[in-house]
Amino acid sequence: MSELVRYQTQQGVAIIGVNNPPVNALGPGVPEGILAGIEKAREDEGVRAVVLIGEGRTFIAGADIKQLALMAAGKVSRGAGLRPLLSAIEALSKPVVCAIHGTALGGGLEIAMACHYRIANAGARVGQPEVKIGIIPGAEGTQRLPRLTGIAAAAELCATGRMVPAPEALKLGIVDALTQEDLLETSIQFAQERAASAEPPRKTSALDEKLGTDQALTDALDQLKKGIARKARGLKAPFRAIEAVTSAAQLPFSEGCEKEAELFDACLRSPEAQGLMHVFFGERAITKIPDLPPDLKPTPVQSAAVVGAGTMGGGIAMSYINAGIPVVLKEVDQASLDKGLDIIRHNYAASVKRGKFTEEQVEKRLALITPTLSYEDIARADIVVEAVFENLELKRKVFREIDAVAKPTAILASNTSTLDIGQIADATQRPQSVIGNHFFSPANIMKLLEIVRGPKTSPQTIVTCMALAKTLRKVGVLVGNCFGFVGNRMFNPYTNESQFLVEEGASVAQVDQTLYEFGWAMGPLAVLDLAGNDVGWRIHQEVKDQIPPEKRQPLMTDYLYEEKRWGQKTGKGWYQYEPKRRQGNPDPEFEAVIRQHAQDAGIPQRDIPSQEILDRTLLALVNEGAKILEEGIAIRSSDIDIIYIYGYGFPAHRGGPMHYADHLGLNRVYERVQQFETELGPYWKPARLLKELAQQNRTFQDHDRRLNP
Ligand code: 3H9
Repeated sequence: MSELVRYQTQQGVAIIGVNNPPVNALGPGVPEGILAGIEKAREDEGVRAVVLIGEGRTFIAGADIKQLALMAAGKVSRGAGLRPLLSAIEALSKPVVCAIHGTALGGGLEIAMACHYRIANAGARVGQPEVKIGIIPGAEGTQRLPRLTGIAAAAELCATGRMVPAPEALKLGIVDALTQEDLLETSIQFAQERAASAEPPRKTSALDEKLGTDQALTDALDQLKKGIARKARGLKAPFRAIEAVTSAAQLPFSEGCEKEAELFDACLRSPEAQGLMHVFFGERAITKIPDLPPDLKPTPVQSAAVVGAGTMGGGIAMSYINAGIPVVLKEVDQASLDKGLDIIRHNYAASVKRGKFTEEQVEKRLALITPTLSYEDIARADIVVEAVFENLELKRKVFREIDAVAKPTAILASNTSTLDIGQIADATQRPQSVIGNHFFSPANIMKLLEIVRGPKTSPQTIVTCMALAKTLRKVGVLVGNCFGFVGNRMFNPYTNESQFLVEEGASVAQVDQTLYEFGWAMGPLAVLDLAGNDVGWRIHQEVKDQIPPEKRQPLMTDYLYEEKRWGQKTGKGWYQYEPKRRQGNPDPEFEAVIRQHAQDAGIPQRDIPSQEILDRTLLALVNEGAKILEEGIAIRSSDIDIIYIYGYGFPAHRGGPMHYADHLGLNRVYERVQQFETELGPYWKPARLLKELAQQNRTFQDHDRRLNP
């Protein structure tokens, strides 16, 4: 036996222990090791039963996604997969009991279901999360799970990837028993009892009582599909998962498995799988900061203060109290403070209405807020987050005030979305403790947190904020200091290009619809209306002197501001809005004004194909992203992708803008950007890194590998 899978016997029971830390993924050698254990147990006359268990913190968390990603990219062949192992387990004449702790996911649950019986720790969780990486269960899970739970429950689990806690797994029939006692001992005892019984081991593949279909099932599946079409727009895997599961009721087990294999292969080859697997590893890569000492431990953050109780400050305070961290909320006057608290209460009331929280939970959370008008009250906070108006001088003033009262070990964070962290830090006596914590609106909901390191930010401050992001259940991405950091710096050329397209003849709705159909949560112009065109105008005022005069700028910025077309908040912007509605309607009058402005500026009008809309907007993102990478503002291209998915609604199944460019081929991207430079002007000059990678026939992902060869 290998080190990956250990074999021992105890009181006539063979114990096969999987030992592939950290999560016992089914990497090369693990399925082979389990199979060798099953064969050994079959041959060993002293063995009457088998227990399969995971060593360390969990049972098997699934197939090795690194291997799957290589298969998806066509770099390794799929081979026989797990099926020979599953057949061998089920065919064994001695009972095989699977002992589950931690998580049994994907291929892990599929192996567990091929075992004759399953016992779980009360805290364990099981699931088929494959759709989250763009595939479906590929080791007979879509055929065994419905035999345990019935079609409707199995379809829901395989199509959503939801993890099921052990008590629910027991109810659904996925596990046979729960234990609070020692899992291995209980499983050995259970295995011995099964071995002593006259009944042959139970084969999941032979169970068929739960496979009936009726009108209620049809209705449930219709409901499920509708929900997915809404929540998982553009995805194929969830529908294929439902198709595979429902085939269990129509086909014998072995044919159902063939059907599953066919659908699995189609998923594995899809761009959706490549995109989502990239996101899986991207989410985990963000925590790896190459230049920080690996043994540096974060400072515990047990209390916080938020300065500014506006929309952002209120949302940030909610993020802290949702994580159980008490917050002092500071404002300059009672009216602003009351208004901020009202908005927080209003937001929670909406969550109670939606059933997300109970009244008691909300009351407990609200009790964690201490409202104040006095700086003295923030003195004990471990972190102070500034969330005042976006103006450098104001922020520097506020930081001086915070610096005067905050305790020496406190972190001072700014929620600025664009400004220079270095200049903010230099207003204090402790620039090493100053950092950007750029939350995204609404801050209590959006997962992204851009953590911005200034020129003097200390490693200790960075490590603490990275750990804090996790505590706040945010996706914290460390970025460098420049105007707009990563997210907003890239968003600027993207939204500019959307506006240029409208100036050249596309309608507002055409631009937005094209990008919505690509998979974005909202079109760019609708986003501008949501964020507020007054905000965009103000930011433009701060920087306009630094923009070279020859650089093309959107035509409508001043008009939108002056005409109070500020977006949703004033009922009109790029769209017009009916009262209390967030969905805008096209505004023919405004479109006529745009045409007039374009004519005055001498911009020829033409029909614009959707492909041009996609290329110009998305490649504007990519080209700026490449500059950000070459300047070291983002550590890796996958960090940019994660920022765009979690902060801006870029479709996850496309893997993020940089992965999308890799998928198109950087050669093609480079040529198209060069073409835009010729046709539209020097602002489209290709980034040096894009040019280099394209000429070397490499990808952004190859570039990331320099950190982890
Ligand atoms: C599948 O099974 C297909 C089948 O149908 C069969 C087809 C033939 N593979 O998340 P963490 C790494 S598809 C490779 O930070 P946690 C992860 O990258 C699979 N690596 O820990 C990280 O590495 P690093 C279905 C994996 O405690 C480290 O382990 N299964 C895998 O927060 C720690 O991970 C899934 O989709 C993997 N399967 O959460 C489950 N899993 O330290 C995916 C983890 O270098 N995994 N790693 O950054 C998870 O959901 C979480 O990892 C889990 C633990 C909940 C298990």
